[in-house]
Formats: sequence, structure tokens, C-alpha cells
Amino acid sequence: MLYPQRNKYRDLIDLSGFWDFRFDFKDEGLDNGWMNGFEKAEPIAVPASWNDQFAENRDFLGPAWYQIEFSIPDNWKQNDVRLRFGSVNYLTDVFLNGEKIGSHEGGHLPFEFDITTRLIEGNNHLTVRVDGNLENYHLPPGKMRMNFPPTNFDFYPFCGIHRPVLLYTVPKNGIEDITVKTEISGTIGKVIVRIDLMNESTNQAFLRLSGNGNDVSCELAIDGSSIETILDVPDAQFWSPENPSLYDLCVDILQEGVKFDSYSLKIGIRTFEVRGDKIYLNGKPYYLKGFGRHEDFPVVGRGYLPALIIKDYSLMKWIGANSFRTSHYPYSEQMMDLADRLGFLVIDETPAVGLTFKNEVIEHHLELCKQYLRDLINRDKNHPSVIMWSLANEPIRSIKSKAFFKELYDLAKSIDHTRLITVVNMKGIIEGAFEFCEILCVNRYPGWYEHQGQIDEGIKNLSQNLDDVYEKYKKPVILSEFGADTIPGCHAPPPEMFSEEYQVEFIKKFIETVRAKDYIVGEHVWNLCDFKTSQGIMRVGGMNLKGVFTRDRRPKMAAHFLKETWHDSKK
Ligand code: BDP
Repeated sequence: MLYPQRNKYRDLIDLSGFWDFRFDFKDEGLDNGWMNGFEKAEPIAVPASWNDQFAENRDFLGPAWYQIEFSIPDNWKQNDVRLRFGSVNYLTDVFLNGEKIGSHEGGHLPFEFDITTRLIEGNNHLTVRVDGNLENYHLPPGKMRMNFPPTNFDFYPFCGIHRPVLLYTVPKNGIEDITVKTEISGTIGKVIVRIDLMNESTNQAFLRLSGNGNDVSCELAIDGSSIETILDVPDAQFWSPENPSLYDLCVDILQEGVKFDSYSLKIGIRTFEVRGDKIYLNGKPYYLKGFGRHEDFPVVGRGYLPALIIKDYSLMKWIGANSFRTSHYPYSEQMMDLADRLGFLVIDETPAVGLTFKNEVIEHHLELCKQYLRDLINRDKNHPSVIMWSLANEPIRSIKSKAFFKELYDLAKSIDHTRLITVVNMKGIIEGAFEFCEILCVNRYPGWYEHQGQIDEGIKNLSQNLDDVYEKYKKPVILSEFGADTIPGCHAPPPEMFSEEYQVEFIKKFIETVRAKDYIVGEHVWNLCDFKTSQGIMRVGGMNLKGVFTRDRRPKMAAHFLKETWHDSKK
């Protein structure tokens, strides 16, 4: 799925702004015809979660209704028009001029509708019903623990329209998709480009790749609906976090010599692979330093906030990180674009967190996992920053998990055979999916949840457990989560749980331990920033405090420690 673009042949309207909104406390909207327009509306900002925008009703998860009116320019009429939602959590019903045009399940990934034939002259009325209620058959699942709101995952279940809603045009029979893969042969970059058109016909394509002193182009005849070609880039600049050099790839489509569609995207030429117990970026061993994070900020909740994206990248550069995981769901498209541009390696995770494999939900969860995986790969496949797909975070241990993940693994490989695949697992060494995943991501907290207050005891346990995992599978391991809740300003010599000193000591000793092990290829601290979660006895003020920055992005002592370690280290 190509992100909407504005050029000579394509246009877009961003519907971000203030929409009309109404909570549907009695769930009466559908019966009372709110899709035709509803009264007693209050203004709401889109995109942003609804939870933190108002003085009350923070924990009301839905249903709730949004509405807005729009009209389209006259010159859009010869094109197809699509309506695209970047992310809405969790169940969405979309109505245009009173008619239902579709539904979607799941937050964090885009979905769209072709509305060409549904548009009317003048004002069009768009109504969106959103239901973020937690259920055990949703994914991520709810209603499994004693916390409130009752999630089976550790982040606040923010609801609403979280990313921009775009109206956009595509020329009839134009470009539907572009897929780019890259290989390296000596100093030559090989860019394999596949172009998919909306329909079968006879066209010509003109491709141009430019940047970093190179300018390569070619013309191709297309007879059908797709074509694949290879562009050789001599003396290519290879993409890496240290040198995130990008190229512009522009694809023009012509019919009988007349250009009618064009799309351009930024690409990076790089390879990423596993050999033995090491990972290699462009043929050289690489070590990941960075974080698990969240899309989370006061007032906007999980809503798209461009300045926050810049700030977080700036903090990650400052501290010396070269990578992060999109824990525990896909992040915005803009976040991914900037990972390419600023040079970060990304472990790209689906929203499959809290899987239980219980009989009553397993089938629906598998279907959702497949949908999420397809949509994620189709959305993010062209980003050089994305080095692997994470199929899930911390599924519970179950004999059913191996077959479940094998199906997902095979699906991912059938769509994208170029990237590595992982499942992020918690303590223990038995994770069926580790038998076929190429890289093992493990989350470990001894010295926090186990061996509380005893970091040294925890470290012994960590060291043994990591060795056991490696001995069993003989594959590279990333320590994908480790951290300690820390109240900023709380100090305790000698270190005590929740003090800044404890967090520094914990992170320091974990890093020393993993760096002594050759098979460990990355360290991701949990978490970049403190983040909001459900209320429960382990979460003071409804917050997970394992950030090395506070929720408003101020450094704790651990941030300064990491900055020194990561900038100095030879890894
Ligand atoms: C890990 C989970 C993560 C939690 C973290 C914690 O993957 O979502 O936030 O524990 O407890 O197991 O802080």
C-alpha cells in the first residue's frame, strides 16, 4: 500500500483538525441513526486519542462517534478517490452520506476505501463510529487481568482516530504498488523494483534513481499488470545508521507516450543478514544499541504528533542509540520515514501482544495476526531501516504456539523473503518459534520482577539463562527488554528499587553481562520514556516508570549513563 502523495497526477486532502465528537454511553447511535449526523456534538482534535482530551471520561473506551463534512475539488472527478485512515483503535465503522462503506478491526495499521462512486456534489458527510472496548478475542486482548482498564498488555488502551485521515486521488489504471529490494555486489548496488498497476493494460514505465552522485534510468514496456526490473547503481553509497544515504526512485507510467501517473519514494541500498551467531549490515558485523518504546504522550495519548517524533529521534541520537523496536505495535508512517532518513535500524512489530492461545480465541487471533502481518509488511516493506519483522511480543507458553507461529513465519517469508523474523519471548528457554526464527529476541527482568532488590543475584540468573537459550538454539540473541521502574528524583545509596541509582546499576550490570557474550548482538533498554498504562498495584499513578527519560522527555541519571556508554563503546 503506497502512502498518498501529491504530485502532478495525484492529490490529497488531509482531514486533520477539529471534528465533531460524541460519546455513545448507551450504545444507541446505530439504532438512532447517528450515521446520518448526530447532535450534541463537542469538538475533538483529530488525530489524537480521545481519552486525555477532556476533563472527564478518560477510561470510557467506547463506542464514540466522529463526524466531519468535506467537499472535493472539481478537478478530482476524472480520478479514483480513496479515503484512508492511518490508524484507528480498535473497531471502526465508516459511513459516508449515511451509507456504511466499511469496517475495520485493529489499531495501528492503515485501511482505506475506494469512495469514487459514493461521493456527492457539494458537502459529503463522513461519520465514524469507534469502539475501543477490551475483549479477550481482540488483539491485543483485554479482560484477562485485575488491572483497570483490564488489558492483557502493559500500555494504556488509548482509543480514537490516532493518525491522519486522508482523502486522495489515484489516476485510473495508475500505479497500485511499488516493491523495492536491494542487494550488493562489490561496490555495485542492485535495486530490484517491482511495479504493480491497478489493471492489466499496455503501458510504458520510466524509472529514474538519483542521489549520491548517481543517476540511473531505464524505460520498460509493461504488458499486463506488473513488471520487475533491476537497476545497477555503480559505486553506490550503502545505507547504514552511520551513513543513512538515501536515493530517490521515481516511477512514471505512460500510455501511448503520454505520462499519466508518477510516484516517487526514498530508498536505501543495504543488506542485512544472519551468519552463524552474528548479524551483518552490508557484510559487516553489527551490534544494536537502543530501546523498546511507545507512542505515548500527555493529552494526545497515542495520537500522531510530529514534534514528538523529532524529539524522540533527537534524544535517541543524543544518547547514542542506533536502533529501536516498535513495541508493541506498528508506529506511524512518518516515524518510519524518519528512521530511514536519520539512520535507525528498526525491529518492526505487529500488534500481537498478549497472545494466550486459548481455544475460544485462537482462531480469531490467528486470522488477525495474518491480517496485521500482511498489512504491516505491505506498508513498511520499502524501508531500509526495517531489518526484521517481530511476529509477537511475549506470547504465553503453550504447545499450540509453535504451529501458530510457523504459519505466520511462512506467510511473512512468502511476502518478503529478504527480512529476518523473530518472536519476542519472555523468561524461560522454551519458545517453539525459536526453532525457525533466525534471530532470538528475549526480554529479561531478573533483579526486578525476580530477585527483587538483588541485582547481583539477578545477573547470575540472567547470565545462565542467556547461555541456556544460546546453547539450545545456537542463534544470535538480542536482549530486547531489560529495565527497572524509577521515580525521577528518588535517590538511595546504596541503590534501592525505584531509585535512580538502582536503574543505573541495573542497566550497567546487564550491559556488562551481555557484552561478555559473543552471541549477543544487541541490547535494547526498556523503555525510552515513562509511559501511561492501566492502573494496578505495580503501576504507580497508572504509569510504567522504566523510561530513562520521563514521560515529558527529561533525562534520568540512567540516560546520562547510557550516553557515556553508548558513545564510548567499541560495540
Ligand atoms: C515486558 C513487556 C512490556 C512491559 C514490561 C514491564 O514486554 O510490555 O511493559 O515487561 O513490565 O514483559 O515493564
